Amino acid sequence: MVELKNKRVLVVGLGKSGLAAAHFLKERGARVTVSDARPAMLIAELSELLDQGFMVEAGSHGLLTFRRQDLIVVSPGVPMSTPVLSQVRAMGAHIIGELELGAQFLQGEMIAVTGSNGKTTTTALLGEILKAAGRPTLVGGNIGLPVTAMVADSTAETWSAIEVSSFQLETVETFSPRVAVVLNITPDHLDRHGSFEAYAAAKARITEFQTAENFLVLNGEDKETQMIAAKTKAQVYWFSARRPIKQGAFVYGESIVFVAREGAKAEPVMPVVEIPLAGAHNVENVLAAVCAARVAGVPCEVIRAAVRCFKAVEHRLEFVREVDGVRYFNDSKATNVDATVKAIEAFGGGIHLILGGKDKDSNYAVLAPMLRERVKTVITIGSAAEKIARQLDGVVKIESAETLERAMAFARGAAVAGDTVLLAPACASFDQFENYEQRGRVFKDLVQGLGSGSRD
Ligand code: UMA
Repeated sequence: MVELKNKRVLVVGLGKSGLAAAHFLKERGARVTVSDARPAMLIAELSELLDQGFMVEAGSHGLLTFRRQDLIVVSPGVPMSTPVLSQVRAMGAHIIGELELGAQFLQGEMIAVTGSNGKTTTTALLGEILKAAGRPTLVGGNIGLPVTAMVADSTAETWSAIEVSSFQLETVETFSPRVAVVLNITPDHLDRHGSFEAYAAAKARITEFQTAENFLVLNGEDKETQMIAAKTKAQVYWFSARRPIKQGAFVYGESIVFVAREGAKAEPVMPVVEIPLAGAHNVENVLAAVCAARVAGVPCEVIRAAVRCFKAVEHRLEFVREVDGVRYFNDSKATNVDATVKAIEAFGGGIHLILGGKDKDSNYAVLAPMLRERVKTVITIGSAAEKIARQLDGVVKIESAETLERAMAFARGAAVAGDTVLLAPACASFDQFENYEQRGRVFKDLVQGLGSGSRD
């Protein structure tokens, strides 16, 4: 565990993670400086931080500030390639991420979930399963609650379900969850990681420090996650929605079953029809959660009861409302192309798809076959609109709306009874919104404001 008392510690980035880390460090006796690239006038917490005795650097990250530290704690949104971090790293600075810091102090057991898509749903579901099993449970990480903010509530009996992103995994040095889950690895965040290989390598770090006492749950149908099996010391379990596997959870006939070890009898868990979530990808998320919960010792009947009661996470294929026979779905969390593919797959056809936002070096052309088959119109918003229109030219009718408000007005006019209006934008939200949650809320407000029968 890293020594904090009287140490000079710098926290980089003052979002949720940075603020939580700064307070956590101060409570443990560190001399904390915080540095944020935003100008002082945009940091709402500035005067409060100064009053509380933090040293604050705003507007830029200065080499002098970074050189003076015993430890540097970075927020997930701050890339390690940031020039000042590269410089001090080359000088031997000790740099860790907020996840690594929190996990070193978190008591009890951790189940960590990563993947390009489905990690929020799977983490939330695991939280519900652990609670149903009567275990003191915490849920956090990339899902919204920084791990340093979870520490105070943890005890030796706590089980924490933690969503971890590639950004957070980039800066781990001991992180070793009791159970690690990798749901899938498909292109995302290429603008940050530089290449798909670098992104996949960051995801694989979830198991880098696991030991033979730990468990690693992998997707038997996803090539990239399969490669991680060769790199781990942990006991590997698999899940598959398509075929029986030797050790793990899979769909057999109409049911989900679990096999505890090769040659053991399959334990029935639950019928697939009892899963209360739309989309084939959610069967995979449930399989992963079943597998992780079983290796963590939760009985099958408890898992079944918790899955049956589970409600879709906000902004993940969330049904908003039906107006004049048109159903509106909010999948604002579909921030990459693969997530959008999965969202489209959940519907037969008649889709009016709202696409766009901030591009992440994505390839939208891969959507073409699916758009031809199921989508009536693509309505574009945000700064990626032009690239999307170029890559999908001639595939499907494309309407340029620029804003979500105009996209909704267009969708309202175009959709007929039986159609679906789907916000699954395949892009980040930061060009027009604070985050994907705000984008989803704006969409839902617009849907709630639609009057029945009036097509304006
Ligand atoms: N900043 C700098 N210098 C930089 C870059 C950013 O100072 O070079 C500052 C910004 O000015 C801002 C702060 O850093 O003040 C933002 O930090 P952050 O981007 O790490 O955001 P947090 O609010 O700390 O939220 C982070 C996660 N955000 C990202 O990874 C981008 C949240 O995940 C997470 O819920 C939260 O920590 C708690 O753990 C969000 C996310 O978009 C949901 N995650 C990505 C995803 O899911 O695809 C990975």
